[in-house]
Amino acid sequence: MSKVALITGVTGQDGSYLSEFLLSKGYEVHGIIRRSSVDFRERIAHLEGQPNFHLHFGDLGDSMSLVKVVGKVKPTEIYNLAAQSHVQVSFDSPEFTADVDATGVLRVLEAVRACGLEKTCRIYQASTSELYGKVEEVPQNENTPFHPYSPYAVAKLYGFWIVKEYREAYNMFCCSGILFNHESERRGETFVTRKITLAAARIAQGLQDKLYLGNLSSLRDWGYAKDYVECMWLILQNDKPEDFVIATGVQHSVREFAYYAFKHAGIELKFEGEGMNEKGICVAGPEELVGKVLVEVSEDFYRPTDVVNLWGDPTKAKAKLGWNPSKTSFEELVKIMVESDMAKVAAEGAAQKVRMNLAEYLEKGIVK
Ligand code: NAP
Ligand code: F7E
Repeated sequence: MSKVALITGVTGQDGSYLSEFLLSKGYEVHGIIRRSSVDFRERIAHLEGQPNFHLHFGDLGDSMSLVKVVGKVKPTEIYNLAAQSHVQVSFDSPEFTADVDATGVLRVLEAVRACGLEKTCRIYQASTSELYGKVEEVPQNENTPFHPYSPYAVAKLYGFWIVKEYREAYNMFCCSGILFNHESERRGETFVTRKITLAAARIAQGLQDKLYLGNLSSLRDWGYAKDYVECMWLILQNDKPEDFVIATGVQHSVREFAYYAFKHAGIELKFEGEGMNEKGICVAGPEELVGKVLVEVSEDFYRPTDVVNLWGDPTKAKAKLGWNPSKTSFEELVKIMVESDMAKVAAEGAAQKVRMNLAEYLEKGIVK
């Protein structure tokens, strides 16, 4: 029987990598997109038009749209990746976050039941290490108690429990991957890693003066998104529906991430001072930058409650799914992201130069 996957959140970082992964495995892939004022789907533009890749309009806030798409596609696997995924934004839009990240999960499960697919369709829920929040144990595994510490995490906790409930109440094959932070060159630009790699590239190329960050001491277990989507698939290929922690088992601070990112961009930083007064100073690199403060701390990027000590234990995923958490190291991940942003910024800089030259030529009447 041919495998048919339906991905919510297909335009996101993970949705794009998962689509590529499933297409390479011979799946027919369907994605749910929402109408937006700018119809530019950068991360999946290269997949549009492929014969096995199809897009449908829908929204996690609209159960009728979900029932319609699920009924039409009749997926054998659903990957529910759609979410308001930014923790800081969840403090500004808590109700929207709850509607999409909590009730939205329920709507997906109910759509499967409404279409009578509960015995044939397996469901993956994108759960998160944010459930551990104000951590009660390090490192965190599948038995660590949850202590959500943001509106995002509280909403995702509902998602986790409703999936478990439907598994037990209706015998559905639905499970959660408790994924720790995973990043890539496709990561949204306001998450801390991408914000840092873009800034390092811009500063190295003279297009930005300084980078402002929040809590530099926050600790994360960062992996590569491309490696993590394989695990989502493995979780649904398991004999029985179970929840899994997906992490590298290695922890670093935001400060360390910044140090290595700037290093790959040719700038050596030294951090001095503490708390709000901490600064990253250039001690080696391009002459014009040496001695300058390139990283500063700003209150604007502090959260009302912050999660500061995430560190995952992937033992279960290694043993039961045969997943390798060490495929891409922290240093390799930083390098991949910085190299990609160095090229992106250079291309943008070149395009800007062409525009500036053209404006000058038009002004001087050189081109008409
Ligand atoms: P992302 O890049 O922010 O993508 C989120 C996706 O959700 C986008 O495709 C977005 O569509 C879609 N979306 C948002 N609201 C929607 C709605 N109301 N209806 C339908 N689609 C909606 O996130 P990601 O990093 O790929 O993460 C994927 C999932 O894993 C999320 O659920 C996230 O919470 C969870 N997670 C992520 C991490 C991580 O480190 N990346 C770790 C643990 C868990 P638009 O393009 O239209 O905005
Ligand atoms: O923050 C600190 C910030 O926004 C990481 C989502 O994918 O992973 C992600 O959530 C840490 C936090 O990711 C800045 O306070 C310092 O402690 O990159 P982030 P996140 O909050 O961990 C989890 C697993 C998910 O499930 C989410 O969907 O970095 N930090 N300075 C900063 N963070 C940001 N964004 N910007 C700063 O300037």
